[in-house]
Amino acid sequence: MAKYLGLDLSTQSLSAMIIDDLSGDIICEDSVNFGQELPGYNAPSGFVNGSNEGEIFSDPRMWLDAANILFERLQSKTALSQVAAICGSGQQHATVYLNSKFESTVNSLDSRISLTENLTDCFSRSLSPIWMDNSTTVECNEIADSVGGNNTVLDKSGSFAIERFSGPQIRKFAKTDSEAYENTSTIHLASSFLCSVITGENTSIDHGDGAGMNLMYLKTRNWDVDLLNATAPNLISKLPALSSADSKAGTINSYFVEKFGFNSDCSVYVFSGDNPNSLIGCGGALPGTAVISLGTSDTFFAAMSNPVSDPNGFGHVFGNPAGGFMSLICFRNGSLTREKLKDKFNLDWDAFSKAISQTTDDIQLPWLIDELTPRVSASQASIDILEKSTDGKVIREFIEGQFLNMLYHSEWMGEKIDHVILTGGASQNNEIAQIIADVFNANIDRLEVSNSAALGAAMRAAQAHSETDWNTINSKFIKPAADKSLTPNSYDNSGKLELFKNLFKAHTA
Ligand code: ADP
Ligand code: XUL
Repeated sequence: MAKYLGLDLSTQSLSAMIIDDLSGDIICEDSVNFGQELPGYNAPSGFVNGSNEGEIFSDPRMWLDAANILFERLQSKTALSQVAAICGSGQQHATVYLNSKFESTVNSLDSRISLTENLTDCFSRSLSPIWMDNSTTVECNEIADSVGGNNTVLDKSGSFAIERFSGPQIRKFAKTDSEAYENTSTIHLASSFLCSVITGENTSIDHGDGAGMNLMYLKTRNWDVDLLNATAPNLISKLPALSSADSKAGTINSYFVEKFGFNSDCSVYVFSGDNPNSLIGCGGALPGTAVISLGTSDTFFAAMSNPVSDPNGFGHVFGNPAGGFMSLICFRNGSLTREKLKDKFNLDWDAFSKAISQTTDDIQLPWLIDELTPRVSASQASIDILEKSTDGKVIREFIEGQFLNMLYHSEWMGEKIDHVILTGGASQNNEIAQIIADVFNANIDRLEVSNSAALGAAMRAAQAHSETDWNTINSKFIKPAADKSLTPNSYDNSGKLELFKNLFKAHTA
């Protein structure tokens, strides 16, 4: 019997989940909310605004303080000596800048004091720009121009140059504070930084999180020399190595053995981004299953066999921790649009569900607010249709439009999806779930676990440590709610898709 620990360093909290590989159960969970438990950092939601438009930062010392609190609590709940292996997730794209003291200091931490007290002199930049930072449009354009255009960035890295991605963020730092940049020995991602602290050595960046930097050549999964040169001087010397997610990063740092009672041979596997690990924690490790998260925005992600990119550059391609690749496609017109539809007719969610259970032949383009996939502004025609409508069946037409748009804009992956895992606040709505089953012609499951990034990390520790195949790991840890499975009804999804494509063509003509 073995226990595995998964960590999740997200925007607002650091969470942990310990799973038991015999029962497949979660045996312990905890979370430290940065805003509530570390108010001294003045970051109620885990981040602070910078002085320039679009800048958003988090303090990596806040993450370390949270780790001290979290491990202390875990120790009081369960014997950490039974944890055989650890893995973790980090919010993607966030960069941590360390000076030459880091490597030797992290290797000889004093367990009588906190991680922050140990490492406070090791940062060459006190704050980390995080994924919400949108301030690097200039740098995105400079990087794209320097390599011959955004299509080259897309072909190489799997995404256009994107403001929140690490490469443009590093370029901005190198330009605006060249001295501090020169003083930087290592640039970690949030994931590889935490992994380095847990192991006591500079660990690799995995291909999942590495692909969110605009610096990795997707096809070979190596750093891309042209992108590095376009980003910042001498960058190769500051980046950790890249490695596959099942690589062992090391064994646990003696700090955690002395202070929290871990076994000194507890293994640590290379951490990844929260989205790649969520793919695993939702049961999407293998191609054929897509995960659709219905939160404020809707997100579609799925394992891919080949490193193809979205020719339009709307979607992103990351490494899949289970091997191969994964897509990540964001749709801004998610719950915000569904709420607009609900509010227009003064409905509660039950009445909304009733309205969308009636079928209709028409569909609507769903863009009531500006959209990322495809990149279009809110559609005045759609807004007018909703305004003038007196019949609640238009709600169904918009919802079908949302998911036909998702089907259409995920076709570039070239994967046949026959199973969809739904998560997020709106996933509990059976009528929305049924529309997704019909549009994708796929079976639907919904899961009981909500912290899929921590679960995915713990599952990765279990998989790598026990060298078990992913089907076995999935069958043990992925637990669809028994009464929440759905199968597709008869629905002309190819006809509806054609209709959607024609409407879209007319809209963009
Ligand atoms: P986030 O993680 O982005 O904060 P959540 O995953 O918590 O979002 O989802 C919240 C959203 O779920 C709300 O914005 C709301 O519109 C939607 N929601 C909640 N209940 C229902 C329901 N019964 N039907 C449809 N949507 C719902
Ligand atoms: C993905 C992204 C976010 C963060 C959130 O590209 O920016 O999902 O990973 O933690």
